[in-house]
Amino acid sequence: MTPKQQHAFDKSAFKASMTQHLTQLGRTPETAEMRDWYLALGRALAEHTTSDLVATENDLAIKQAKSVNYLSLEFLIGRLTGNNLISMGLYDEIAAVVSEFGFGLTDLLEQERDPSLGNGGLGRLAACFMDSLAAQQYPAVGYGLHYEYGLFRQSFKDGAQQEAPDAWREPEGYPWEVVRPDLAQTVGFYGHVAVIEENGHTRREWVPSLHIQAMPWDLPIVGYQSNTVYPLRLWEGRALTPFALDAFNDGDYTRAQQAAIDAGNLTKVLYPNDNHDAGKTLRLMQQYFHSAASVGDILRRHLDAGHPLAALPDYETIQLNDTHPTIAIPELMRVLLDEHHLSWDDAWSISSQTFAYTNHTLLPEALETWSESLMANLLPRHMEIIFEINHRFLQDVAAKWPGDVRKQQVLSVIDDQGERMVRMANLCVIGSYAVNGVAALHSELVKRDLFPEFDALYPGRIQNVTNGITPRRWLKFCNPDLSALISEKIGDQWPAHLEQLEQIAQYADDKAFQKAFMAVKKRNKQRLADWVKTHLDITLNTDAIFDVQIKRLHEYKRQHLNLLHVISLYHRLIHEPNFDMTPRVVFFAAKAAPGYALAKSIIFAINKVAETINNDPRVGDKLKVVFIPDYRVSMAEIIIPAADVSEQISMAGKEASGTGNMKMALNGALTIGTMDGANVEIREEVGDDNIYIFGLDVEGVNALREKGYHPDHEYHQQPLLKASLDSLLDDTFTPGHPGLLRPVFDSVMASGDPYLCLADFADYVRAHNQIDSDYRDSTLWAHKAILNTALVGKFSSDRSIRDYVTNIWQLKAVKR
Ligand code: GPQ
Repeated sequence: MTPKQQHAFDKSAFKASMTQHLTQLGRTPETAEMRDWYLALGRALAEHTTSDLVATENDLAIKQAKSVNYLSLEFLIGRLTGNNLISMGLYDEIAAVVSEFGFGLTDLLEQERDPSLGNGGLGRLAACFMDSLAAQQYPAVGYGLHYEYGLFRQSFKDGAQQEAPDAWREPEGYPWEVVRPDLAQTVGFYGHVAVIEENGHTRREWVPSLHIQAMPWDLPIVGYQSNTVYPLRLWEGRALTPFALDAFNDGDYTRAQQAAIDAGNLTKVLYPNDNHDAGKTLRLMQQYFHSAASVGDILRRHLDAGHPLAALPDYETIQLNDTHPTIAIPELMRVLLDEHHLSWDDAWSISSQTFAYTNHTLLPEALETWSESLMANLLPRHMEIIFEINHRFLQDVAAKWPGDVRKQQVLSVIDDQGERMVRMANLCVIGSYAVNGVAALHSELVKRDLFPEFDALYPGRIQNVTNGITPRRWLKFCNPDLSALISEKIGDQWPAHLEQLEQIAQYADDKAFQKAFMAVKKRNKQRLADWVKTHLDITLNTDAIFDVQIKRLHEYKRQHLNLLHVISLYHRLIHEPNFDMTPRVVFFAAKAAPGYALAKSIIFAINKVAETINNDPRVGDKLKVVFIPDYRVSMAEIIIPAADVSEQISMAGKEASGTGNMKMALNGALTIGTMDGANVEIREEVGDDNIYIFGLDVEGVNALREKGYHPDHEYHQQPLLKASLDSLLDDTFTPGHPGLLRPVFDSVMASGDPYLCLADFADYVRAHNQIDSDYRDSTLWAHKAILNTALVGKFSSDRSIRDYVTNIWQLKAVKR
């Protein structure tokens, strides 16, 4: 698995460097433990990536080229060491070094804690995009936050989710990061707006009452087979030293003191919400802190390179990853207006040609709004600028639709029905030169349902860029055996040209290839089964169908529909003497937001059902249910290569894209899914015969709603569904404690089943029955699995990035 190396590798020098780093850890090769060796390895490698990072940063060709700045509150990068070794082309060389020290490289890599600086798909997408930018050498900087604690660690106590802090850098620090004190920024909060008279003119200027230091930490994004290393720049909040106290305005002193205590807390922890806006002040502070530091750094780079301000859109574009960094728009305006004294029109011209916005959801509860009074208090000058943006915008709306008050109301940045709120998505669409959804269906729905008026006002502004995944981490690294098999057939260029996998399709009916392909799958299933045995003490049959649903826990993703299917299988195994089924292991892995009660109830229910089924001797090894705790990138790397079936069962219209669907298909799993998100495009690629589509599509969902949906009708008409649901009420799964699982029952009955689980149940069962019978025909299954791997090249994030580059950012690659 050795791609070409970028630098000649000097083995003895590298060994000396590792020993040196051991010394700095207070160890010798004799006293060092596994963890010390991992740290020494990481630090020794980071010397190389840091020097490449600095060289890339100082490359004049890059300074003269256009860059993308990817602003995201989340970067779910996962472990870096193994992946960087692959990108650097040093995997085999380092494996040899490490073995000379008496260790296995894979064991050493296991020492690394995942940097879990994101919640789910949105954060992981940002990480895949950075990988693809570096691989293809499109100049880029990623800007994020340096959370002291990443996404909470999950464990189960009597089946219920427990959360523990994730101190991912403790106690020795993370070997790959480097602090950049010379690039620190200062960020203001609160205070007031001063009116300044200056030679006959008045101008307005913000006087913050609190200042917090933004300290950048750079992580290296190493380009695959290139010496290009871009920074992922993460800002850490630090209280300024007491000497800065004179900056505090007298009247605000006490409040500023209180806030100063918060300063050290600013980037303490990642908010654990996925697809949900909780509206907490500290979160808005994080968002502004991130935006202000990033905008400050972008302008510094631009001006240091000698470019005029007016040329900003020619050299820098800023991609907003969802609305979380929206406040960067008024921040850039503020800096241009108040610090560089540009006119409104000049400032707006620059700003509105610089920003682009990606929408990742249609869920109303995830669309961010901030209370106007909260924002006016925390960011008084920004609030003024937002009013001015909105005022001018509403004049355009009035010109387009004279006298149409409703249009003004829905398009306004300010929602004035009830407490006045700032709508961040509206501000994004108004302030951006491009807006995109993340899959074809999703982008259509953004235009049709979410922003129809904006689409009419700005034709062409709303576009589609279908998401993707990096083939380096999600095939080459996580599935080395399949990678080797593929390379044997089609050469080793596919990780940078994933469309080449199509050449594998010609072997879909080749008996020897089928055998080899399924043998790889079997070894990957064994690796997962071993993990489960070691960590959960459950014995699995690797001949069973490995049926996998791994993603955040959310009602719209319908883990409870999957659970109902599992219960129905159990019911039939117990009550139908002639029921025969292909053995199956159903895997779940999911974290629930700590404040999301129903999501936690669903986790609890799955665990209780699993306990009962796994210990019922009548079931044998026909059915097992495994909930893998603490789902994270490194766990996904074990589960995905082992999946036979990929569950993508969201209610149609709700999952913007999904990316786990792409990862599992690439690794030879067959999708069971609704016509939602990127499932639609996966089906287009792999063909109807190689995917299991079920359930209502978007039109069907809307029609059902229109007609009136009554889940109790489904309940009374479908005996298997009724029996399955009823078992949630008695003590089948909670012996001696009936009723503990009632919240799940109520969610689809009393609460009206908002995500139509019961409406889709029958067709879901039908699709699973088809899987059950197809899997028995091992030749047929191998054929389908191979075609999935072969035909999903489109979903490389390299292609997504090229779409952004061509249709939105207009960048040129800078080869180094
Ligand atoms: N997504 Cl708004 C998240 O992971 N978190 C969020 O807060 C929002 C969206 C996901 C979305 O649910 C998936 O369908 C997408 O595939 C993913 O973003 C990347 O676009």
